[in-house]
Amino acid sequence: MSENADISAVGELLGEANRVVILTGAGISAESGIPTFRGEDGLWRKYRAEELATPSAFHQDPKLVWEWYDWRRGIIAPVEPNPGHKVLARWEEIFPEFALITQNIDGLHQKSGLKNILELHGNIWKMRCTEEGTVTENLDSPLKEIPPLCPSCKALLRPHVVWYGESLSSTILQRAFLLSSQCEVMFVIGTSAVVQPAASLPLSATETGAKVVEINLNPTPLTPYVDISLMGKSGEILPLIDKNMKRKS
Ligand code: BV8
Repeated sequence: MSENADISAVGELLGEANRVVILTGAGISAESGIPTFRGEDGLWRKYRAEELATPSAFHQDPKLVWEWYDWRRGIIAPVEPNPGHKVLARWEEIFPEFALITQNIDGLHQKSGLKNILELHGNIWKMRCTEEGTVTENLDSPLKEIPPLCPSCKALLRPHVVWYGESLSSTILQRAFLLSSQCEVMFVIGTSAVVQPAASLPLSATETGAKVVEINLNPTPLTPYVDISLMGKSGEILPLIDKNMKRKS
């Protein structure tokens, strides 16, 4: 199908849908100016991030890992949600049952006003005490001290994110799979679909009869399994779909 035909087919789909689930990855924040993980300007490529976003890297050199997160927080702090984020926040008001599941830790979906968010991999603006397990929000950019210490017990604080080799919160993951298996339409936006278990969520949607729409600049390992694949920038495609949506309300 041509791109326009696909856009209107998605508009039709959304016309009748009540249960809509969205899965996002770093690509949805790219047009806000946040580097993705595996693209040309990829965050991972320049900073060996896959070695930095691990418990062993933090154990070995907490200062280096915190310098990397402080650098990323500095990039994220001033950026604003882009038109793609804003369309999704609007859809939360339109669809009777709407949920957004994100792999991103940048907090831009919250900044766009979206409320019902499942953060699979945590949030870069939250920190966790490595002794007490308490989680606090810290918006300092740059950080006042590196590495930051717990104000009450002086133990090391760590980013409240899920590193490679760490398990996701089972509550959040179970809810994500339940939402994916019960939705009528699932959008998979701006993810290379290589990181597990997030990349399996769209498959649980197709297995239970949902229509899956992928929005990405390039094909991914998921593309052969989706119903509609829209190639392009999510910040441009989502407003087009929104404009073409045939919805009574
Ligand atoms: C787990 C938080 C159980 C931190 C992240 C061997 C040993 C140990 C584990 C494994 C192993 N083999 C596999 C695993 C599992 C591993 C995994 O999946 N590895 C992959 C790489 C093979 N997963 C885990 O470890 C997970 N835990 O499985 O626990 C367990 C425990 C022990 C042992 C085994 C299993 C934990 C995974 C979470 C890791 N944490 N982030 C931080 O950010 O600092 S993952 C990181 O990647 C981000 O969260 C990111 O969201 C995620 C996925 O990346 P994407 O979002 O997809 O971003 P990417 O750059 O890749 O792609 C961007 C896409 O957007 C591209 O397709 C591009 O084309 C597109 N795009 C760009 N611009 C636009 C666009 N699209 C539209 N519009 C645009 N404008």
